[in-house]
Amino acid sequence: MSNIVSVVSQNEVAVITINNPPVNALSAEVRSGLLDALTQAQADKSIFAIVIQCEGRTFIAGADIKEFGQTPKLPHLPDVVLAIANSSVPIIAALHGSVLGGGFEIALACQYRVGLKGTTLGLPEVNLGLIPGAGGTQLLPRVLGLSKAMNMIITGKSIKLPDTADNALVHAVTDSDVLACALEFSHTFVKSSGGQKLNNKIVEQDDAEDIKQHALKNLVSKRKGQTAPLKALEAIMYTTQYSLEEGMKKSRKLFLECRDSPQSAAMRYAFFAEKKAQKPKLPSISAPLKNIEKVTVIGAGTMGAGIAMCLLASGLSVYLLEINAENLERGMSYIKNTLSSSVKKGRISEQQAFEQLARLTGTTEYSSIADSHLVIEAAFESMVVKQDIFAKLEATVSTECILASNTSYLDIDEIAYVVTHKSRVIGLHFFSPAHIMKLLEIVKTKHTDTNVISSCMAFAKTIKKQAALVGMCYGFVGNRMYASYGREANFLLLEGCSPEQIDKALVDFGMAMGPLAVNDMSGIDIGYKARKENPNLSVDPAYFLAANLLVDSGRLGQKTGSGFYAYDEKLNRTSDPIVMDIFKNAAQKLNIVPQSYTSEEISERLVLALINEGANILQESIAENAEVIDTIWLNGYGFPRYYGGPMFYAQQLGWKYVKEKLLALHQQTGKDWWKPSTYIDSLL
Ligand code: T1G
Repeated sequence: MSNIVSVVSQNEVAVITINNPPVNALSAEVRSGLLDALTQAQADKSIFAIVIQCEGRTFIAGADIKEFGQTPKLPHLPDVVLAIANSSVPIIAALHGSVLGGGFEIALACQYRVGLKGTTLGLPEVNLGLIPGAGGTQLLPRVLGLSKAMNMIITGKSIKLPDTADNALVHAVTDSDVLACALEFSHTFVKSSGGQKLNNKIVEQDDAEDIKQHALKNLVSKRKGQTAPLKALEAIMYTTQYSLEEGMKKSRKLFLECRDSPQSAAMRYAFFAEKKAQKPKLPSISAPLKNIEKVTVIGAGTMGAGIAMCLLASGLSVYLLEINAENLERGMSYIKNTLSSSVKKGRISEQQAFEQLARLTGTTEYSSIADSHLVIEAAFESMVVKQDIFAKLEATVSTECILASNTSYLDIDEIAYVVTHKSRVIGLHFFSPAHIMKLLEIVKTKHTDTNVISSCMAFAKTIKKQAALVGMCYGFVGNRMYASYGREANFLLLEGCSPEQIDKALVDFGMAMGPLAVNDMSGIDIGYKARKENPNLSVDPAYFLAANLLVDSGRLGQKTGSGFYAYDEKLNRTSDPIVMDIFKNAAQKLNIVPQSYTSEEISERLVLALINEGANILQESIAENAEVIDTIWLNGYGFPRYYGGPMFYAQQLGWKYVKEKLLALHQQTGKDWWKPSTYIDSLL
């Protein structure tokens, strides 16, 4: 018996223990070890029950996703699940931690479940472009009912174990020792009642069709473009037509289709890319990471207040510093209102909102933030303003305190110019709205100390942000690539495409919103100002000319009621013929020949711009690897997860194809930025 799975019989109960750190994933060794242990336990006539438990921080957290893409080794997980479901001896699962995917399927196949309070249960397979592959779609409806199972499986969302036994999902709950609880449950209940045969009957549900239609309309639709949710729905509906075994066979076929799909390959890549981005290659550090408990946010505008809320939600104490009482009050009330609406929506409790506010201190005095461990400057995007703040900070806080700027494109080395201890200066670039968007771009300057970087990477995990470490360049990684994406949208406008046509093309590609609608929402003047401050702005007269003309004519987007689109008071978007005339006249002056493009040509051109800029970023080592870039685009810009990110998408297109397309665009437009990045040659 491998030490990954062991079995010990004590007092007529066989305890099977799995110990496969870090998350007891169901590797081939665990699967075969589990089967052997079951056989051994079932052969022991002196026992009346079997308990399955796990060492470490969690019960089984799922199949071993590192195995995907390899030839699956025997035994397959469904065979293990069926062996448990058909066990002659009652089996009790002792649950703790995150019981996910195959782990939850194993638990559902057991006749009984006991759990530690706070355990989470889930079937997150859709997040990997999969469906539960070992019977979850057949087992869960028979335990939770069709509708709740539909919701859990299609959304992939976990639930908390009920605090008390519901005798369906869980038969006993403890807040101390889950093995002791399982043993006690075995002796007090199972011994006398014996096993309860697993319910493998067809699920009788009169309103099954309504439940299916509701799921299609409200659940599947939220995962636009993804195939796994649809297949999950199909598999779940098998429970109303077939027995458990028959349904498991049929659903396995759908699982294999998902597993072998490009969407699942991309989403599994995305899962590991985000993990890899959290662990950048850094020189080893001797000193312990900096302890960050007291954080000052400077600037109580939308970004500053959003950052403050994100920190408060993570249990930190926050100083919110503004230049005057009026600005401070506005920021404080924005936070209070947002917290109270979160309470109303049931996102947090009254008590939690109260505790968060209790940890928030507003001030206009630098002297009151002297004991900060970290300061995040989120003030006006002006170098003069930021340097003034950093000079004051240098004179106020300890030299150990990390000084971070939330700037989205200013040169952080230049901000640090006014600071003596430059090694503690770093960029922490949050994305708006900061208390919702997961991405945190961490920007190292030429002086940033490794300990400061590592401390900020750990800090990102504390505040539940997806960290991505990048180097210093204009726009860092996300916004630098976003500029190439917007550049091409602007050029297409001059070539005769309408804003609707461009936006629809990118929505059809899979983006949540089109680039021009996004631009109108955030304000066209933001990019306009940034371009004015860009040291190496393109001299091409057509470069963002469309956007510049709109700003020059006072059309800044939603906030002025018109931008690329016209807006009514409810902000409904409608096309605006004036806009097309502005672009047409400008194009004529530049002798730009009108073209007509298909939706695919439009989206391909903008995505190729992203890919080439990303390749240049890798060439310049501004990002360590493609995973960092893809993590940024998945978490900061809503790139379709089922494509894995721009760089993985390029890999799926084929780098040879990408290079040919770039060469053709370079040929067609004569623009330098279409020259294929030399980095691509290293991939061919
Ligand atoms: N397989 C392999 N490795 C995994 C893993 C998994 N399922 N889950 C996590 N890891 C690694 C992870 O890469 C990292 O490794 C370490 O564990 C700690 O993870 C048949 C087909 C469990 C909530 O989707 O959600 O079952 O970087 O940093 O923040 O129907 O990991 O240290 O080397 O995330 O405490 C379904 C995915 C699989 C769960 C823990 N299960 N994992 O979070 O730690 S498909 C999942 C998570 C399936 C069946 C189907 C989280 C976590 P390293 P971590 P964490």
